[in-house]
Amino acid sequence: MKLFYSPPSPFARKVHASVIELGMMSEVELQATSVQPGKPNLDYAKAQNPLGKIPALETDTGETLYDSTIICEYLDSLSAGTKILPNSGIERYKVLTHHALAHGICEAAVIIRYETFLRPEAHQWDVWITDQWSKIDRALTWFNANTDQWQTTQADLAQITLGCALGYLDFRAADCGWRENHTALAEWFAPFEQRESFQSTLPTAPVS
Ligand SMILES: N[C@@H](CCC(=O)N[C@@H](CS)C(=O)NCC(=O)O)C(=O)O
Repeated sequence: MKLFYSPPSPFARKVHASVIELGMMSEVELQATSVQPGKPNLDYAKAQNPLGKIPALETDTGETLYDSTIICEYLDSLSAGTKILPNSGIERYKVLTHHALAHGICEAAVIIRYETFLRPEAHQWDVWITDQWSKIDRALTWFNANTDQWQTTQADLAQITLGCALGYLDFRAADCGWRENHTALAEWFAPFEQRESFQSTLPTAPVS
């Protein structure tokens, strides 16, 4: 299988970390791919994902899967041993819902990045940026009140995605102060981010 990714992307990291947690790294080749709003990678869009977004996963039978959540569900379905999602029932949908909340933090943080880094300053919309930060803060507040229910021996997709969201905040907004405002979450993340799946997927600058 081939994973199309970009080193700073929290969505790509979510898949990469899931591959490692599932013990499937020997089956996945990494393909760094340049994507940036305003500079469409048309070769990639034509061959892999018409939306031009990463991550995408090319399977061994030649299909391309996206987006990150679908890829993670697929990889989990292939794994006979370790799982990152419960198989069925309300437990599965609880993990998927918590994952969706963490995924929403990634979405809001990426929107802020695009708005503040890519959009010309004269066209930036402060209200929109503030609204995205409010979403992030409310989601972090929820996790801060609920991380105590998580065991940390085996990471699930919600925990992996939350880790990617927090890692992305550290990477792009290191002075946002999330640890000071959400101390229980910071206590949960400190050992969690030491996992091999996180230490070997730290965000870095994109390929050009
Ligand atoms: N819902 C998608 C989001 C993927 C996404 O937005 N990726 C960003 C990189 S962090 C991207 O490809 N941006 C390029 C673009 O929007 O053209 C997923 O979960 O995979």
